[in-house]
Amino acid sequence: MMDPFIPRDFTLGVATAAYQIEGAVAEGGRGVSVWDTFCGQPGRVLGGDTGAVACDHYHRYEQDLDLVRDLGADAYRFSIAWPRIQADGTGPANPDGLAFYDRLVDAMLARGIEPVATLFHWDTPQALEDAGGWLSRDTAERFGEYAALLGARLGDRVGKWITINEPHSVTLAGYATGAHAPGHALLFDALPAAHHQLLGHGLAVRALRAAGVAGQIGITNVHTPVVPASDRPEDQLAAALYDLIANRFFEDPVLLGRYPQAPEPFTELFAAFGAVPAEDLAVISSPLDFYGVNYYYPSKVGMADPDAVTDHTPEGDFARVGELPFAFAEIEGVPRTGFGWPVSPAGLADTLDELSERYGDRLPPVYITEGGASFPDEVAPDGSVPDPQRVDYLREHLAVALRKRAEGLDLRGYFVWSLLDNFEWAAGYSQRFGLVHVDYPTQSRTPKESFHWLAGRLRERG
Ligand code: GBH
Repeated sequence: MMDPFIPRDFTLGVATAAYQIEGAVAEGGRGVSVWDTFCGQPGRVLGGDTGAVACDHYHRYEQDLDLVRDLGADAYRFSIAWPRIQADGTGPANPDGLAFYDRLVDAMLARGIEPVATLFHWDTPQALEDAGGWLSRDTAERFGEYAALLGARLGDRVGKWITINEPHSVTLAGYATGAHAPGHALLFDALPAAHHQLLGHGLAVRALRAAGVAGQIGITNVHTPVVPASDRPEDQLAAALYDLIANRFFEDPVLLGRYPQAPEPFTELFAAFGAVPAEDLAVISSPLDFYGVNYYYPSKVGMADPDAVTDHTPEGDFARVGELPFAFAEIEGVPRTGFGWPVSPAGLADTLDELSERYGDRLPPVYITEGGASFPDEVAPDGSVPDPQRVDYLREHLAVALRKRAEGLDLRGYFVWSLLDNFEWAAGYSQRFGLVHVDYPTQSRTPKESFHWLAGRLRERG
């Protein structure tokens, strides 16, 4: 397959998140987040790994931004650690926390890189979690206030604002299954965490607009196209329910201003969402300048046999899925990543088609705010890091993105997850997603072959 030509007006960026790279968890007046707590509990994170040091990016950000510049990327998507700005999630801003992100943004601008700031990438202040976390409506209000602090300080320089990264993952993994912080296994009782994050998103949009920020404002949802495991009606039903939970529950309120209707016999589980006040829905569907899509893999879903639950997911850490009515089937005949996730550029095409079909002219311009893959990359004796599978992944997914754009979707960019190998949540440091290899004991960075390949694509734009 030929290398895709990336047009000049298509934003090619790289993405990271605060807890996954920064380290320095006790510096600069930073408070404790749910991920610090979670990592301290035995058995939560593979190998007992934590983000306490991670890539030490808090101290090495100048060097890391040099890498973004050397790559030739247009934009750098980073996230702001809420507990650096408000240690307990309330009250006035911590000056040291604001100063760090101020320096970070200026360091991007000095290198000609557009700053794309995510306000929340999962690191809720522990004090807010102790008061109910995202199960509490107050957290949404606090999030709006936090957004206002950032809008006031960085609003003149940030190019794009992303309110919340993947409210789906926080709801499902954080509150329903417990695979992620804060580690609750509430199953369907986790759904209020979704509503409060969406409300927090809308309040943040309004706070940023009120602050008069110069940049564009959006949200990032993770999308997985769902295919039924078979034609059996029960598998079709399970697939429809999973599509609702994984996709539409987080898309419809933002883009259409209403929650989706669940298929029978699951309507009852979602009944409360049919009765959400209109004012909440108006806040949640506040107009956006762009819509962010994270795409990793499609899902093949059937109805779990209650007597023989296999507990299989692409991620493999969804151990308590047995209590949910899903069984995940293998997608056959495609390569797999280090996580075992299927590599499916066709799934990206399906996701983008589905977005156009479902939301039509309600859909703002789209950015793919994450895409990427983990592989067990190693530094070779000659100092190179061969990662041909990641080159293939990026070539194929970029080709799909550019094809959908040529076919008429207003798709404006693609952000590679990730700039650096980093702390991969419950999988600790076992999964390497970077364009740049990180040797954690020495913190030395080595650009992988995929980095050099992408740099070549960006150079040929002229
Ligand atoms: C992204 O999640 C994250 O934004 C990023 O921080 C992360 O490093 C990257 O992917 C790689 O994992 O309990 O069913 O919700 C996107 C992929 C989708 C994987 C949701 C975990 C949770 C399983 N995630 N999934 S579920």
